[in-house]
Formats: sequence, C-alpha cells, structure tokens
Amino acid sequence: KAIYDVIVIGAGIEGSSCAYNLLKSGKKVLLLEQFPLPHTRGSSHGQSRITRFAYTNDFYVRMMVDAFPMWDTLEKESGVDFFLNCGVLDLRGTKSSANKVTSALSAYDIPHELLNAQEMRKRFPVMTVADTDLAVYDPSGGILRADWALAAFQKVFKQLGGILHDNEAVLTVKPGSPAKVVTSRSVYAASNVVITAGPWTGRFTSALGLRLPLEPVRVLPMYWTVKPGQEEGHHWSNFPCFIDTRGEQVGAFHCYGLPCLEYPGLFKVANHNGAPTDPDHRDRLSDDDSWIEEHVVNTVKSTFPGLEPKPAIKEVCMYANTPDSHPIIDRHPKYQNIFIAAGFSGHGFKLAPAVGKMVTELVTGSDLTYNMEPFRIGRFDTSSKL
Ligand code: PYC
Repeated sequence: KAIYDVIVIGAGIEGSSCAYNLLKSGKKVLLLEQFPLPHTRGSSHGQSRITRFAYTNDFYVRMMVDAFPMWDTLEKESGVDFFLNCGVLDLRGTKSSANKVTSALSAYDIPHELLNAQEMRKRFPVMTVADTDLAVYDPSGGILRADWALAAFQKVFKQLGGILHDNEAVLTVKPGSPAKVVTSRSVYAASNVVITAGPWTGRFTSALGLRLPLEPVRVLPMYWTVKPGQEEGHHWSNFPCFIDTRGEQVGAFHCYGLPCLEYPGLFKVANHNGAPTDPDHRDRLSDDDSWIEEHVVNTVKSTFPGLEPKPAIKEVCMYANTPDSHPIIDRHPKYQNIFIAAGFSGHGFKLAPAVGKMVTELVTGSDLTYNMEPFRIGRFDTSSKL
C-alpha cells in the first residue's frame, strides 16, 4: 500500500492550504476531511472573512505580506475571484493602541491612514463614533469569500495530483516511522502527519500525550437588516470591513462587521467572543448564548443606527482559542514527524496561505521564513501533561 509523504488531517482552510503548499513542494499528499464537502460544520464556510494587514503584531503583518499575493495566485490558478477589496477600518480607543498598528504596518511599508472621529464620520457616515475614537484604515484589506477560497485550494490541490478524501473521519494517529492514520474507512501510512483539525485538534493531540490549551468555542455570526434608504452607505463599495478594539486590551477585539455577501441587503455584525462548546454538538443552541447577542445588539445600537435593532439571521461558527490568541504551529515535541497547526482563535482564515508555507517549511526542513516563536508549543506549560 502507498506510503504518503504527508497526511493532512482536516480540510478546513488551514489544512487545505497546507496540503496545497506541501504538494507544490513536491510531496505526495493525502488530505482527509471527516465531513462530506462542502459543509458548514467547521470554521471555513460562508462568504465573508476579513482580510487585512492591520495587526498590532508585526509577525502577522509579515505573514500577510506573503498571504496577499498568495491569495492572488490562488485566484488566478483556480479561476475563482474570491477577494473583494473594500478596505478595513481598525477602530481603536487609544492613541497608543493605534500607534501599535501603524508601527507594525510602517515596518513593512504597508499603506495606511490614521483617522480621527471627524474624518471617520465624513468618510463613513453610517457609523457613529465618539469624539475620542481613532481608527487605522487599511486600504488593501477586504473580504475573502470563504467557501470559494476553500474550494479553490482544494480544486488546485486535486488538479496538481493531490488526493482528497472527504466523509472519512480520522479515528487514531499512531506515531512511528511511518506514522499510521486509522480512519473510518482504512489505514494509511505516512512519513509525516499534519494535524489541522481546528476545534477537534485537542482530541488527536491528547491521544498523542500532549494536552494543548485549545478551547473550542461557539460564536454567532449575525446578519442585520439595513433600514430603508440606508443601503448605499452600508454597501461594500462605500463601507469597509471593521474590527472594534475600543476598550479592549491591545491585540484583542470584541466586535467586527462587514458588508454582507451571503445575504444581499443584510450587514454582518458579530461578536468575536463565544461560549465553550463541544465541536460535535455546537449547533445545539442553548440559552447560554444570550449574552453574545446582547453585546452585539448594544454595539449595533451605539454604532450603526442605520441597522434594525435585532439580528435578522443568526448562524453558528466555531473558533479554537488559545490563551494568548496566537495559533500553535509547531512540531510535536516527542514525535518529530507529527506537526500541529491549530488554535487560530478566530483570526486565521486570512493567514492560511502563509500558514501553509510555514508548515511546509517545517515538514521539509527548509529554511524558515517566519518568526515561529509566537507559535511554539513551548510557550505553554505542557511539561506536566506530556
Ligand atoms: O481577523 O479580522 C479578523 C476577524 C474578524 C472577525 C473575526 N476575525
């Protein structure tokens, strides 16, 4: 039976990018997905993900310097236009917080503007801001149509000879050389295994003796009806994506929103925080989620008076959170041919092309392009748990 160079577990956006990048580096790759594709059970579905350079951490800006052209290449290879350049407004409550973003952007010569409240009101009149509010405007940012971007990675991966099995759940990973991957249908051997299973990752890593601090949470993307006469101001040609970091510690944010592509006429505003969940049962809505809606209702009321006060549609999505909101992208400390890329904490979609490149460099032992320190397993105390 064939021995694969790499088996990638989980065909969400990170796994699909890893598989595509590994294949392009000359590896024989099997990509496994537990659900029939396409599906909405993970975190890579829908039509709207924000992409941006604007980050407070320069290591993410560095990743986006590669990710933007890599997304562009994927659009060309797949023939699918999944990026819409409407810009991103990063709302900040303090000058020092805004300065962190502008410094990170300046370090890579990324065009941006610092806007005060007056300028924001003029440029984006549908939004209500306080006199002290500031924002960093990132004109290169915009919307990634998630479903299409995911399908594009998988399409090109398959065209180039990659093997993708959906509807095939991985039951166990048996370490070794080669490692064995036991699925609901078969047993495969591989020189390397990459685990990109999002909120399910902890199950595999725990069975491999590694208890990572990954917390699956259920988040509720919400879509709001635009009041009659207000449509133009909320349209993507006039309004950018926004993330709202006012009142938050630097680096984290509460609310975000964007002109909506999946439901024409609606506008997406949602909360970045969620409730702990079991990824197999995340669609079972409970009363525990009412605080999420309440918070977004308040934001809409204070910031978007042109939207109806209650959401028209609520969906369910998932994040896999880490304590510092940075993902884990590393080699298993004991099993050197097993790699993990998970815990993207709700902001990983845009980074996926660079994550695929990162993981490919780790697997192939090539020179590392990026600063891997923020993503190492070793930043967490796992010693007592191994
Ligand atoms: O990374 O821009 C982002 C984002 C917004 C909402 C969730 N993630």
